[in-house]
Amino acid sequence: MIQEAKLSSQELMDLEDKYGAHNYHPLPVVLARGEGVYMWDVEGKKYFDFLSAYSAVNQGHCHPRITKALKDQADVLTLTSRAFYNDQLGKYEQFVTSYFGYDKVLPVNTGVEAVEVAIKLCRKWAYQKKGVPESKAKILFASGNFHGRTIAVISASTDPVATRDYGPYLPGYNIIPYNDIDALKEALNDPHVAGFIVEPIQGEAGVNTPDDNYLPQVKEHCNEKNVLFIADEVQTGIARTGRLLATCGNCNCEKSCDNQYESKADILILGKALSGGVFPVSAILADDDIMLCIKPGEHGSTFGGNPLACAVAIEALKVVEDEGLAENAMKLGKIFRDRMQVLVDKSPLLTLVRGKGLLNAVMINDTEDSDTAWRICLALRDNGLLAKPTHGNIIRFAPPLVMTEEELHQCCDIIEKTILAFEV
Ligand code: IF1
Repeated sequence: MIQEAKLSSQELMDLEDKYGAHNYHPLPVVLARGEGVYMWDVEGKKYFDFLSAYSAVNQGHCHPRITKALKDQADVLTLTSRAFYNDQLGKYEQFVTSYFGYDKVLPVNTGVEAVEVAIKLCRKWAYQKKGVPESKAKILFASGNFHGRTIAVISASTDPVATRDYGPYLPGYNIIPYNDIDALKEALNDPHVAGFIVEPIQGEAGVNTPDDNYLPQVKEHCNEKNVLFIADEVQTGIARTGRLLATCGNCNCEKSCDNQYESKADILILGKALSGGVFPVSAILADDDIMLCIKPGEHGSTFGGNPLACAVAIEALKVVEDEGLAENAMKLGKIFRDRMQVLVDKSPLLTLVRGKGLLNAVMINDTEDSDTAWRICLALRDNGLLAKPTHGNIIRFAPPLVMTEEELHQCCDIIEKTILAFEV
């Protein structure tokens, strides 16, 4: 048998550079294997993963229960399209709606697709239920938002890198400052406003964490004005912030939410960890009054609700509950921020640490357009920990939620050592 020559990291990076579109600038490390909180590169060097594929791998890499669900279902039935029923979809729909406490779910593939559906559903509701005149519906978004990359979604973006030279953009949006209730109240005076789509914590904006009473107040004021409160929990959801959902408020996540929401959204958007990072599975959840505004033929996709996705998502959510990942994220998050705070106090390089659960970031004492965060991430990589800058002066830290306390301390040691040795 002829053995295929094993390519080095450099050769593999060269291939991506030569044959792939240049829409990314990855940290130079080529990963070949993942297990739990660890990843290994092509040369066999082991790393702690502190990105978790942007919170898709909350359950840890290649979780044996989730990959088993994938393999078992893959041998039986993978795709029927929604032209026919399949024997997994109804069971998944029952499971996921009771897990999160909504009447109905609309299954899709990627996160941005789920956001698109939320926009469409919100508009349908505005015309059919709220009585907004035709084509007049407005949706509010927060400045600094990140909801994905389609034209409809970047039309709400305030980031020039995401929008430049992609116009014309979609009309019908108003942008208000994040974490600003007065601005929201003002915007809600427009009777054509149908919904407010907001991230409970803004990930791309640098783990921008709002005041504790922001989301409950958003919900209250939206309800008062008959405006839908739409939570994009693609990144914050599924135990990442120490609760099953960031909109859960102070609910006790020992089992699942049981509807003890402090700020339950009218429309909930989920993605990423819904499949444990195995492949794209996303969802929109809402109660009948809203969800049934979309009728047969008015939205769909080839792969949405496929049997493979259903089997994987059920197992991925069961793992979150069985392994107490929300509780672990809550506990480890506190330890992490405490240790980082000690480092912030010690090192002139860091200015603050912020976040919730295991979605955290540290700010670096440099300008947004500097490359300091990038160079620190290279040094962290050399020391065996993979993290990614958001902007030039913020580093996001989001390990898989299956991490142990001992492993977390090891990671904090690596970060501490790297920061204290870093030469500006
Ligand atoms: C990339 C950031 C994270 C999201 C929220 C919807 C989506 C995302 C709140 C779309 C996706 C990703 C995509 C990824 C980078 C990333 C990201 F840095 F850009 F902000 F996670 F923090 N809503 N977030 O965060 O989901 O269609 O990608 O499944 O490379 O663009 P998707």
